Amino acid sequence: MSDKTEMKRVFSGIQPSGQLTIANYLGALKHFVQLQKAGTECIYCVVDLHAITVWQDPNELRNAIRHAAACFIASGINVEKSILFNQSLVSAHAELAWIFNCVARMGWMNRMTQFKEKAGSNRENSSVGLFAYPTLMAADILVYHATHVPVGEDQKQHLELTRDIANKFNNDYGTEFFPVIEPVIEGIATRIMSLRDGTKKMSKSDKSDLSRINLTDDKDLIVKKIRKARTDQYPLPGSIKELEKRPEAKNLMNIFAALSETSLNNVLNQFEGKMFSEFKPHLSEVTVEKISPITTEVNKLMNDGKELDQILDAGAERARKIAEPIVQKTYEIVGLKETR
Ligand code: AQP
Repeated sequence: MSDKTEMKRVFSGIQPSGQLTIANYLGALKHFVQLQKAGTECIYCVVDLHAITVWQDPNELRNAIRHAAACFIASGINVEKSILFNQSLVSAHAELAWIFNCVARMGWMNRMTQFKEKAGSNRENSSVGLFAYPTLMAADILVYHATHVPVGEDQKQHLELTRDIANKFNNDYGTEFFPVIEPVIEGIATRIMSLRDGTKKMSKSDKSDLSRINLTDDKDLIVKKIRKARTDQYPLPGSIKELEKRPEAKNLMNIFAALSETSLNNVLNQFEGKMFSEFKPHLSEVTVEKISPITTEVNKLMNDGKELDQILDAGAERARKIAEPIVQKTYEIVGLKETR
């Protein structure tokens, strides 16, 4: 018998591993809101168990969880329509992750580039959790039988692994229980780069605050960070071919296009031949215009931590109702539990 869900169900998450950035907004949150608006069933998660795969200060983590939840809501997630909660409240994620640790192969895990990037030269001293991160991510998604997963480009390999895990589980146990998911990697802002280095991804955990625009930065700070953003000394190009050779120009023009909801070609036409000193104030203006309302709303929501906790608790209750039966059925398929 197949329990495969035919309907479309979206799942995605964000780690509370620092202040959320404009990259998290453009690469993820903005799409989360669009999917919600399209009427799709959406489950969104503050993935706190993922965050502790690298050291998090316990005194700050709880607030970071609330802060991430506030960013979801301030970006437009409606907690009546969509389910919003933090991962550690739903133990089914960790339970299914263990089963998937026993399905995924070491060879597959060894190929994960995010682990290599994050562990860097400190591989031997990295947590086992950081290595196993992708199996927990597969569990996050499949514990809801989600079918569509909106993410930025950096998560593509993890989603391919999720498909491999679902396929192997289904083959090993002669079932079609887990759906084979569709990654949703859309738009021109799927890979926003650091403001300090156009070849490095913008990350909320980057040591340099100047490398990113946080969803908490005020107008002055946004203007300062854009003014200090690294550039080359040439006028802006007029073609995508030329832009490809200029990582910093490409990144800033991409951000401009994504925030203004226009195409990169339009931005190239608008600024061809202009110097960065002329372009940057325009970029600051559109960034402040888009980000400030979110910041204001986040700050307002953060004034009432209890209400955010209640929202997360209520979301977790709804999430558990979907996830727990799926874990129980998985235990039956694996033989850990008598089939009812
Ligand atoms: N630079 C980026 N450009 C576009 N999208 C991005 N995302 C992250 N960075 C970029 C997308 O944001 C969502 C949440 O990511 P995450 O918090 O789960 O982890 P991450 O991908 O590792 O993001 P960070 O900001 O780089 O966090 P840290 O520094 O903690 O590792 C995902 O959909 C991701 O694709």
